[in-house]
Amino acid sequence: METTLEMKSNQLVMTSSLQRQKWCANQFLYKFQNFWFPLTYLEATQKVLENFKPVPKDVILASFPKTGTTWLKALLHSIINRSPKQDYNNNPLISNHPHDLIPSLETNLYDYNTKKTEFLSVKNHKDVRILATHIPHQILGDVLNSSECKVVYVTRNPKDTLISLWHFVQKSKSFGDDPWELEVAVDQFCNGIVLFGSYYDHVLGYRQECLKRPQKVLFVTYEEIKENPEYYVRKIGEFLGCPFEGENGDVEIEEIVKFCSFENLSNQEMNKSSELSSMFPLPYNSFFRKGEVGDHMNYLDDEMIEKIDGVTREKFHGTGFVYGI
Ligand code: PAP
Repeated sequence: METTLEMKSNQLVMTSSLQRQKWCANQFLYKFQNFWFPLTYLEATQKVLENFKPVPKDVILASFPKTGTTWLKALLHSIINRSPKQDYNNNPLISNHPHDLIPSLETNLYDYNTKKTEFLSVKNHKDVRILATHIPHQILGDVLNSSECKVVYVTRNPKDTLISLWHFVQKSKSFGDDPWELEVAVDQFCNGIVLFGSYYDHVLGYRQECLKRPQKVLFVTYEEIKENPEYYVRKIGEFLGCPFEGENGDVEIEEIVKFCSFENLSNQEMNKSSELSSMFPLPYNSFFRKGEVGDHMNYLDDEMIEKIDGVTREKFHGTGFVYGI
């Protein structure tokens, strides 16, 4: 069924019914341009599409949920705002959760409880704005391409992404109390019916854009950053036009890697707190769990792994992207 959404007196009006699917607990997702959204994020996405105007200096961190957003927020903030005599004891990432420091377009800036509109005031914003989004490129592409802004996309192997999401949903009361059985979660993930899913189409959308416009989109994976964080911090700095130079550059890279490591960030009081984030109705500590590669092996049985790998082969390997198994 053809679905259209339109804004009327600031209210989103659905002019025909959207395809709807139940996913975790008692939550519903709605299909919009082939991707599945919780209604609130769909409404916010529509507002983003209608109102967000990126400027050339903007840096947009794009990701599918649970693929490394929090880590990349910290890394981008540290790379972009570094200074020659950086005092890490006074780093804003000590007193602020990365999600509070770097807002997300659809979950903070354009939702109905927007608290951070000052972030969007380009006129008063001399510094680089770092903004995050989970909106797929297939939907946000025209907006992103309307300016010379840079996009950093992070992804993570599908099985760890699913397990991270599964834990996150269990922990968050905002998804409801009903358990999200892992078997069901695997099926839904494979069928693309998870928030901002399909994961596969999400990843492929940004990857394709990176292949087309490598100066504009940098595509990185959680696993490769884990393996060689120094290399990727340097690479991100170069991509964003703030390269690390000389011996001092090497020292800065080392400091950033250490400061943004899971061990360090997950031990900051703010990030350990079970208080609800000011940006989401979720505890601050729910964004830091284990931070490892391969944790899915502790949860998925052979059949589940084969099921996910089958989709990965078809969706990724079948299109020449050999990743995720
Ligand atoms: P979000 O999309 O909801 O913001 P996101 O930050 O992408 O979530 O993903 C959270 C995952 O990143 C968690 O993975 P896990 O469940 O497998 O543990 C979290 O632990 C991990 N994570 C958070 N910060 C870091 C970090 N500094 N280094 C490595 N992994 C991290």
